[in-house]
Amino acid sequence: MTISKILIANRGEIALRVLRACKELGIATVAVHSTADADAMHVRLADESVCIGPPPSRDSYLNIHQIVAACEITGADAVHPGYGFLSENAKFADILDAHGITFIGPTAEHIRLMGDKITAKKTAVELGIPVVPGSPGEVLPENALEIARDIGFPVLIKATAGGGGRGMKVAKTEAELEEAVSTARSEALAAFGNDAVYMEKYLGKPRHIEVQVVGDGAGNAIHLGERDCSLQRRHQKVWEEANSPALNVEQRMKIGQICADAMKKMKYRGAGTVEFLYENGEFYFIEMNTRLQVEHPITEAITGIDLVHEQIRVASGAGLSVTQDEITFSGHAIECRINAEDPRTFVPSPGTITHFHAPGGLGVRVDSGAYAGYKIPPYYDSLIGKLIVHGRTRVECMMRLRRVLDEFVVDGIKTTLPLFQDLVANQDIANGDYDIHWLEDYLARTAP
Ligand code: MV4
Repeated sequence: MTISKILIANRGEIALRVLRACKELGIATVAVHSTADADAMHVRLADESVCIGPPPSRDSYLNIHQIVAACEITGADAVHPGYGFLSENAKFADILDAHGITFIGPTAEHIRLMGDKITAKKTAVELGIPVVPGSPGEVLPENALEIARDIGFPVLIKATAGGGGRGMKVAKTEAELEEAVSTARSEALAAFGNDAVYMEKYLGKPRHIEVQVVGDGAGNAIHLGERDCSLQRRHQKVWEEANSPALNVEQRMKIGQICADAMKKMKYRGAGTVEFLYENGEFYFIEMNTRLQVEHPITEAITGIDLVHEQIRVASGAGLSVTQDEITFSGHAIECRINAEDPRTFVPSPGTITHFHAPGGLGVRVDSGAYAGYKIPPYYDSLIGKLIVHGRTRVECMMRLRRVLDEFVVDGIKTTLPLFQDLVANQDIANGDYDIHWLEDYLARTAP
């Protein structure tokens, strides 16, 4: 089916990002917004807009009825969910389907498959993706010790409905196991309404490396290399880079091919990310995300491929615009997430931006809906923009980032920009020598 009008079921920088792709493809756009976002750039730039409710997300951006009604009113024939909100909600995909509206994303079945982390891991094993050694399925209190002895300590207990780090518990020894399992189960129940947990070998100093894939739903799929997202705090990514400083080209093409082949076998449709922990030269699958991710622009920078264009193409049945052989990886890209937060405590800092000047020049991309006079509402996440810098080498990219950070002006609120000034000057970062714990250790070590 052809897509002629897309409703963008999101806000902020990602709504703008999707809108740009739609315009380039000659597709009409509908913005939806809460009453708190009436002055947002995505509303101003869209062809049409619909107010879908009051500020709280559950009453607006998460309100499926309101979004379907907005499609009916405007005649939108497809929905792009962005990231977060309804992007990995299988019920939403089903409801759109029932209304004859195209969900720009994977099938509801694939969203469900990957949403349950035990099923996701089993699927990964069947598809030939290397996984973290662990329990074959759910772990119950009565069989936890046997499974843990089998895996070997330390072990990690994870919620099967989880992801993003919530409800994880480490047991370093047998003595800590019973408590870890019972706390993980009650936290999982409280957070997800499901107390099922599973167990994995705990990896102590891994990097977080994720592979970008896109499938056409008919058995063709490509990979676009990896991103290194190890620099994070409390499971919020802060700085991402492509390629990973830890991999060479053979490792990249090998893990990429494994992921692309897996996506072909499952006839995956849309953009997705296969997440790994990487330690001592080995990859260990942990989860798959069935959406476009915040950090996708660094992949776009090094491949020249517009991932939202590809998402729209495959959703409409037009297929991928490139084959694997046509994809080349050029240079190095880094993304800094600019949050309206204190750069040290990460306490949110909503308010009015008084001055805003985005940097420019070769190899610079700023994805942001912010402008001078824009008032950041307190209801949503604090990402106000992303700075993406590309260079022919990692060194050139870092030098460019240093230059660009000095140019970026955001006045009136606190932002994470000063943190990036520190990171770009740090020797470990310059060496690409960091793991998933580096940033939190650094913040603790350099706390005032
Ligand atoms: C792990 C791990 C160590 N060993 N699994 C955290 C979020 C969730 N997506 C998976 N996570 C982890 N799983 C095993 N077997 C350490 C983490 C982890 C982490 C992973 C990626 C990025 C940052 C992290 C920070 C703390 C823990």
